[in-house]
Amino acid sequence: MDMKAFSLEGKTAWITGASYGIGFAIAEAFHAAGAKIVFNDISRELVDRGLASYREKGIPVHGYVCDVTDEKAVSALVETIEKEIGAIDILVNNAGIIRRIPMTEMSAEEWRKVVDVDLTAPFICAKAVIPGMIRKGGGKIINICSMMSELGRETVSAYAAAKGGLKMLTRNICSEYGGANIQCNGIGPGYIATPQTAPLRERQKDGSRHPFDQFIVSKTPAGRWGTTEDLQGPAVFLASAASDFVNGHVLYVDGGILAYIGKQP
Ligand code: NAP
Ligand code: GCO
Repeated sequence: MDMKAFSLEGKTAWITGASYGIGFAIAEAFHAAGAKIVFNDISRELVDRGLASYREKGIPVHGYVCDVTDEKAVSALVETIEKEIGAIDILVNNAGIIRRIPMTEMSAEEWRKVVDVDLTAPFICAKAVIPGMIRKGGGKIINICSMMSELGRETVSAYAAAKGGLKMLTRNICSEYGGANIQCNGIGPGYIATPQTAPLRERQKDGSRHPFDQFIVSKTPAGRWGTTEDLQGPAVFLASAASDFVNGHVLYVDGGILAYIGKQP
C-alpha cells in the first residue's frame, strides 16, 4: 500500500468553527498532512483569536467571519473561497453549540437555536460545497457528530436530536452524492476536554472532581477524557484517499464508552 493515500497535499480544507477546540486540532492535523486550511467562526474576535493561535503554531490559514446558520453568508463565503483560494476539497462541519436545559424547561426558541447550528448549518454548508465538489470530480465531507448521535441523557434533548439527525444527514449525503465520488462520513467524539465540556469537569468547592467527570472516567474503558489530539488521526483518515471506499459511516472516537455497559456498582 502507498502511504501517500493518507496525504492531503494539494487539497483545500474548510473547517467551520475552528478558532479553538476540536476544529482547531483537526485543522492542525490537516496542515501537517499537507492541506491548505480555511476556517470561519461566528465573530471577528474569535477569528482573530484563531488567527493568532494558528500563527503561533506556524500554520498559514485563511480565516473568515461567518455565521454558518446564515445561508446567504455561507454561499457568499464559499464563492469567496473558491475565487480567492480554490475549489474546496474537504469540508468539516465542526461548528456547534450545546444548551444543557431540562426539556420541560427549554423554550422552543432555545431548541431551534441548537438544531439550527448543529443540524441545519451542516446542511447549509454541505449544500454550498457539493456543486464545486461535483465539478472537481469528488470531495470529502466530515460531520462532527457525537455520542449523542446514539445515546440520550438528561438536559441535552435538542443537542441529541440534532446530532442524531446529523448522523442521518451524513448517511443521506452519502446516498445522494456517493455516485459523484463524494464521501460523507461522521466523527463521533466521546467526552473530549474542551471549553464546551468544561462545566462537566469543574472542581467542586471541596476540591473534589465533578461527579460527572468521575462518571465519565468510570464509564470509559480508556479510563480518561479524550483530548482533541485523539481526533486528529481519524479526521486525516476520513479526509484522505485512504477512506475513498468509506461512506455514510460515523467513526466513534470515544475510548470505548459506547461499547461498554459499565462497571458493576
Ligand atoms: P465548541 O465550544 O462546541 O465550539 C465550536 C466552535 O463553533 C466555537 O468556536 C463556536 O463559537 C463556533 N460556533 C458556534 N456557533 C456558530 C455559528 N453559528 N457559526 C459559526 N461558528 C459557530 O467546541 P468543541 O468542544 O471543540 O466542539 C466542536 C464540535 O464537536 C461541536 O460540533 C461539538 O458539538 C462537537 N463535539 C464536542 C465534544 C466534546 O466533548 N467537546 C464531543 C462530541 C462532539 P462560540 O465559541 O461562540 O460558541
Ligand atoms: C454533554 C456533553 C456531550 C459531549 C459530546 C459527547 O453535556 O453530555 O457536552 O454532549 O459534548 O457530545 O459525545
